[in-house]
Amino acid sequence: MSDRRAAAPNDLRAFWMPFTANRQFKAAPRMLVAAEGMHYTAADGRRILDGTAGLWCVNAGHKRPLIVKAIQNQIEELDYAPAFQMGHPKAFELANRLADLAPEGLDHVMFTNSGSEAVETALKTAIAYHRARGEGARFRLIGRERGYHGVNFGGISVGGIVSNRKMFGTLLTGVDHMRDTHLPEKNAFSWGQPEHGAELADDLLRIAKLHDPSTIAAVIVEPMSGSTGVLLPPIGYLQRLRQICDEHGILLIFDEVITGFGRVGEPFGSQRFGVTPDMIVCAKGLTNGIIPMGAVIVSPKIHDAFMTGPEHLIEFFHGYTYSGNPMAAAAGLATLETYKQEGLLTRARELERYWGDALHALRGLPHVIDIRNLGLIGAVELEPIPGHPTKRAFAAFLKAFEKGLLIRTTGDIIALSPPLIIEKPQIDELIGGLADVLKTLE
Ligand code: PXG
Ligand code: PLP
Repeated sequence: MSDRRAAAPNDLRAFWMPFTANRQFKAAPRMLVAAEGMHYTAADGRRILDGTAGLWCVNAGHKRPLIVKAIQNQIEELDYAPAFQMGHPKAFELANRLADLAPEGLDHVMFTNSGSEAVETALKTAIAYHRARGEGARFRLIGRERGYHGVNFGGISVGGIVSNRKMFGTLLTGVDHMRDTHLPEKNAFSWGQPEHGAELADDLLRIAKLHDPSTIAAVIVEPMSGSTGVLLPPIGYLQRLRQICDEHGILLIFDEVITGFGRVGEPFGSQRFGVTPDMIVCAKGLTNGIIPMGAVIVSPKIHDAFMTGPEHLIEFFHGYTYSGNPMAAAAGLATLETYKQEGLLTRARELERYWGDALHALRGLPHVIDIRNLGLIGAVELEPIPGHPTKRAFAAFLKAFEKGLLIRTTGDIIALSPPLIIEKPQIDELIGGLADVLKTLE
């Protein structure tokens, strides 16, 4: 203890970093000290091109003036307001703005502080909704293999990333998983949504038959799986899921933490893919990643099912100290205004052809076994080094950082998701730089 108190301010030991190879990092730290627009500044003064919008969240780019000002003004005006039994105007305003952006038919908003909390909120809402309307036997939650729904217990239960689950015991009961939509043997190097695999949605029918559909509360999927390494929905797949859910009274939840806020060229993936779920989970780009915030946007049928009983009673026993807090609400409003003024929520669609062409030009480079693209998202899948999974992609990540490029890797997949303000020469720089890195990989 005394040792720690005496430690220098830049001692790296105390902070146990999230989802990080802590010992590797602390032996050779990669510190970011400033950011503006498309770039970070590293501790050694180098400019780093942000190929990942932070962690898929800084969609409008860094240090945007409207957002900076809104946060400065908010702290001067109202720092915190109790979230329960009290309100402040900006939370209501942001909820309205979000409902306006959301697909037709989703118009009530609950706020949280992260995507993980928004997932828990949506899952609890689904089960409680059925109970509120007298179908309490609908309690099962269905997720999908390779799905990512944050790191809390509900989210890892419906999630399907093995390393995020295996250390944590029995998880939630009453959960099952559909198979994932990855069909590399048929769909490798597809441009955009792959052609094959709509029938994979019928896996939900198999599960529904096993448990009886009347026991299933909700299905949760990412319309496009991000975290597991960018798996796109085959053409027709999401439509089929929607159809099966409707036939069996099952709620459909889209986890749009990554696909929300312009990433796929529409405000939400729902609009891009033409399928409306019963609830949308979002976070990240909601505040441009600046103040933590998540949200669940629900249909009136769900909201209204709770609005019964005496009016002085709380209708839903759920919420967080910081739900809709003033700082996050101010950041959210200024973020949505920035997106609107600059047309950022549809910009990924305008750049999609250029971005996709640049990415697919990496085909044929050493170890590249698949390339996937949609909107301003890209994935380059590498053949793993036999016996050493993740090592090759991690080497690419380190080399890219040395070259002044920030990329993400998950397993042996490189994922790219630049801020939506990226310009074509920066696309060339990012993907050209990545090509150089790939050529040097063992
Ligand atoms: N759902 C989805 C679909 C996500 O992508 C979460 C929930 C959880 O959000 P929070 O705010 O609790 O982290 C996410 C988050 C990556 C990466 O590089 C992805 C996420 C977070 C960090 C890194 O793939 N997704
Ligand atoms: N733990 C304790 C002891 C608390 O009092 C609270 C909130 O009052 C929480 C956890 C939950 O915190 P939050 O509302 O920030 O999620």
